[in-house]
Amino acid sequence: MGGYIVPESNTVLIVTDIQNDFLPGGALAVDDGHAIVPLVNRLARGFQNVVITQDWHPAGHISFASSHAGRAPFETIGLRYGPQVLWPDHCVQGTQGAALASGLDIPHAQLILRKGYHAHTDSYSAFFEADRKTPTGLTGYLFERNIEHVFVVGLALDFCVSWTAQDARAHGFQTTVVEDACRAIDTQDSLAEAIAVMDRAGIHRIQSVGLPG
Ligand code: VGL
Ligand code: ZN
Repeated sequence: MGGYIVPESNTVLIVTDIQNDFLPGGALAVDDGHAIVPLVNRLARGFQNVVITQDWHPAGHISFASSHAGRAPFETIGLRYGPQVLWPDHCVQGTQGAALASGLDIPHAQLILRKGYHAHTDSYSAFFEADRKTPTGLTGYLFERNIEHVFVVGLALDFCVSWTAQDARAHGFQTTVVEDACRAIDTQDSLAEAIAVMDRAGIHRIQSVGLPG
């Protein structure tokens, strides 16, 4: 396997929000989102440590356009913690849309981390809510497990993947996004912006060909 990155015990794969509502036919479908599932399953087999995240909103969540009179999905409004893109209702706790994609096959995943459960705060990142202050607990979990390198895959590259990667990097983890194991929403130039921000932060962007599996 010369030339490959071999994930060791100090490395985690974070599988971001591969849920029915983000796949074609879902409430907030990401173009081609289903296409990454077999690749993510395959890559995950190469990692001892896997964390799966699940977007998990209460009905009436503040990120839903339907919670703001006169607003439509994909508009941006100002909230107390900064700008918020408004979304169609999605990933409502306990619904089929919020369930992990049925094709996701990672039985050895160690943690399923839910986020976005506070009615008044969104949470793209797996580490911090959108106020950038309220922790989910993942930093402590990874520190206690002596994790040093974080790989991120999933949906959507320009929101939850990018914010998760940024927070991982900000906490000192070596951070790598596997781009072909992600898909983007790409609204209001969000993809180009996310890539620029990740590059400035020193987040590595690779293709899966560099990984075993
Ligand atoms: C996401 C928008 C709203 C994501 C979650 O998983 O990238 N995007 N909620
Ligand atoms: Zn969400």
